[in-house]
Amino acid sequence: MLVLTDSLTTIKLNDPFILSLVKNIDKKRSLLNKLECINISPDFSNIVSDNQGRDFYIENQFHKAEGFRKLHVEIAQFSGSLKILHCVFFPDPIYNIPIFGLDLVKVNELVSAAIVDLSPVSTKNIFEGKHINFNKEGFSKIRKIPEWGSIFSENVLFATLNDENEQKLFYKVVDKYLTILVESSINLLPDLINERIEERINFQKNYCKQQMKNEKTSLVLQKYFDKSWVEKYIKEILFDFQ
Ligand code: BLA
Repeated sequence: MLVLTDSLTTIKLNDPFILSLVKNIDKKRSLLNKLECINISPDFSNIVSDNQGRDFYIENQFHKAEGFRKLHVEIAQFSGSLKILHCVFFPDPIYNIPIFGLDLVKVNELVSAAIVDLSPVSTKNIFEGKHINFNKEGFSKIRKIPEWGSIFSENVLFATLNDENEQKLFYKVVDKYLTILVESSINLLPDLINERIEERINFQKNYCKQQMKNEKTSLVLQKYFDKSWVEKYIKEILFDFQ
């Protein structure tokens, strides 16, 4: 049975680490100017199924704000054992703001993949220098970015989180990136030079195109949904800029 519901409170994620990240994302998002909810089709907002053995839920939050055309947070849990936190803040291309992206995949008790980045939207990435002091020490397993990940900045962090300490460190990196993002973007004026807007549009399109090459996203979804639903979800909800 597939139940569609508007109520976020039906969702009970029993995971303090993921919840702490969600809370912080929420807090940082609330600092943006002109924050508004975007309504999307109810087919894609909250999706809950209680089929025995294949139970899952997906919660989607969509906002926009000054400087950002889409702020998307997705929290999902599949069969009780696979938890995903996915977040992309897509900038409005009239601003020179990078794409904040976060993906966290937890299988049972292990965070097998934790990725966070401020990805460039221009060859002149004004954010690159702001990550000074960033180092990956403290993470015992840094993972290799796959080929499609050429969209990420040189400061992308991709690690397995082996214990609570590494989770805390990851939280701090996310906090730092969100802080840099919010502080640099709230007072930023639009950059209206046509060629630069074009460049930022192209970078954002390429970001979506490359993300869609990550087969791991669709493989999970295809266990629960049919192929055409998955294609639509990935193209229209996750990575819609084409
Ligand atoms: C990897 N993404 C994964 C993995 C799964 C998902 C199961 C494999 C975990 C592992 O290798 O340990 C699944 N991720 C999902 C699903 C959704 C999701 C189902 O977000 C949503 C419904 N992916 C993103 C974003 C980034 C990202 C925004 O959606 C980065 C900002 C990165 N995910 C990303 C990367 C990998 C990954 C780099 C590793 C891929 C690999 O090693 O091949």
